[in-house]
Amino acid sequence: MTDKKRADFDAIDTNHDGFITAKEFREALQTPSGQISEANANAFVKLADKNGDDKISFEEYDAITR
Ligand SMILES: [Ca+2]
Ligand SMILES: [Ca+2]
Repeated sequence: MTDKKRADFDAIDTNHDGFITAKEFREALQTPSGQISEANANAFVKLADKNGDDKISFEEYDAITR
């Protein structure tokens, strides 16, 4: 676990409740050329979400990005 990763997580977790939702993930990855699709955001959350609450905790984020 690194401070950099924590900072990345906090940057995506825009309401700072300690969890990343598909909506926050989508908004965080917006680019000038558009944003990732809702389906892709949902797929990422599904992939990272280990306990089935449809949100990504820092532990889950850490596990999928290491
Ligand atoms: Ca959040
Ligand atoms: Ca979860």
